[in-house]
Amino acid sequence: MSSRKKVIVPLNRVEGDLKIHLEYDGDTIYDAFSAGTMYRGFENIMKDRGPLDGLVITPRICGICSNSHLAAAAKALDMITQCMVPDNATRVRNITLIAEQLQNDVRQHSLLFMVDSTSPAYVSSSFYDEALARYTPLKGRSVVEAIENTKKILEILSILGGQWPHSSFMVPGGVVSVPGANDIVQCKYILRQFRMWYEKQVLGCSCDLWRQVRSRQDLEAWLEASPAHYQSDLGFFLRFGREAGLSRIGKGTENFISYGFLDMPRNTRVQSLGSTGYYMPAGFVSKGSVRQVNQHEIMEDTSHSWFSGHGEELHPYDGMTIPYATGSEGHRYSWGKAPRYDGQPAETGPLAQMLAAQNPLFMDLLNQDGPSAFSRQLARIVRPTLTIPVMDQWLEEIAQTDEPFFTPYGEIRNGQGHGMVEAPRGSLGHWVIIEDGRIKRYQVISPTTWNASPRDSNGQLGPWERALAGTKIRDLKIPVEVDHIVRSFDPCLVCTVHCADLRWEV
Ligand code: NFE
Repeated sequence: MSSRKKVIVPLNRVEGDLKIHLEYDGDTIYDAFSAGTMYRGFENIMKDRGPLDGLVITPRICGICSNSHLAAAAKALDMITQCMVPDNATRVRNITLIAEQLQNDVRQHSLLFMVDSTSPAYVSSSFYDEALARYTPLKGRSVVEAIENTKKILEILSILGGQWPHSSFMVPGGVVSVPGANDIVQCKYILRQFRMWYEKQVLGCSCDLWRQVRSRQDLEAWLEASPAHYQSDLGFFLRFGREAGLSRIGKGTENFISYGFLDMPRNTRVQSLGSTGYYMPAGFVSKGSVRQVNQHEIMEDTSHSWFSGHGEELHPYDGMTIPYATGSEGHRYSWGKAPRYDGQPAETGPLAQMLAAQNPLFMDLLNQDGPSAFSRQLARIVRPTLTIPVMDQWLEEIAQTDEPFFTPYGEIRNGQGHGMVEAPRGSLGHWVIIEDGRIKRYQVISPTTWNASPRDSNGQLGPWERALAGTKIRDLKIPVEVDHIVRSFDPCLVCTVHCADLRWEV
């Protein structure tokens, strides 16, 4: 008798509702389908609007990465207007992108990912009482501190961008906010307070010391080297991850993409981690080797999505968003499209950034275990060690110069441009065509579109579908491994997400 079963795992309380459909053979997932269940249609909202409207409308795509959408929209217009962005404007854009990312990384870790360490699945584990003390929603020590401190770091966005979320202070050619000396002093103070907390509570050591951890062996030695390391949030994550077996689950596609994080100002004392004009380099990583990203290689496939079309792949400049929601065709199952790079699915996010930068720790973890829920989550929670110091340096450089923040641009009548940035969850692109002073086409590929991709016309699974397939589940009534794997990608879920319901179909 077959032991195959189908399970639907709706992940609720999310921004962009997500449903995971799993097919089990005994206790092992043999197939997975990722379905975005809500159509929003921002790309169609943009049509026929004025050329600058993307700066106001697209940040509303999301309440947690809105500044990244603003940056992508502004960069597409930088390209269309061919405006030179002054260094100070690049610094302000970068500082605000980092502030948004710090907020995201800490909240994702403490308010979303680690809450699963309090799952009933772990009630008999040695770490359970400690997990409850740290991560019980709204009460745990790490949860409460994460809420307090991430609220503070966002004040930098309010000072430099006027508001968060949904600000519109970036424009083609720069930014409209010109921070005064007092603003910079305030930002530096907020950052210093955040850094002190992050180093003490989250990391357990200084950012400088952490950057000396260059291999899995170093990582294990670091954990035991001091009670501060062991007791930090990171120390607990390492201990929990070991017992929960996080490095054995969630492998994924083994292709990674990063568009490059933070444009380098022409004059700066910040050292780039690569050679592609970004602080963290762009790269497509496959089988451990990195090659340059060429946006011409990006296509979207809609063969399994609820959009009309014959399933042919289209570059985003040619992309269409025509909803086709009959639901009657069995092979279509998601409102998400399937982005492909050179025909291949690719994971994006902090792990991809680390691998594009050939970071020694993450290269070693990749070589030893392959990608996993563990390395994906570790990359996110230690990413601030690379960005906090450069944020501080760019604030200092703004304070020391009186360069402009904006280059004026002329009327925008015709043109096409793309803005490619790294949002907290990874690679985000806006592709825009303007004709006769109106937006003719606007296509957005967000990081979660890459990671939550459904199958393509070649039957290739998306990254987290691939990461789920083959996973052995310890307790089928509480499939906490599914939560760990999907949440390690940091889906676009603004609120806490839990499996609400499990419906079994025989
Ligand atoms: Ni809605 Fe976002 C990020 C973008 S999601 S949070 O990061 O773009 O893919």
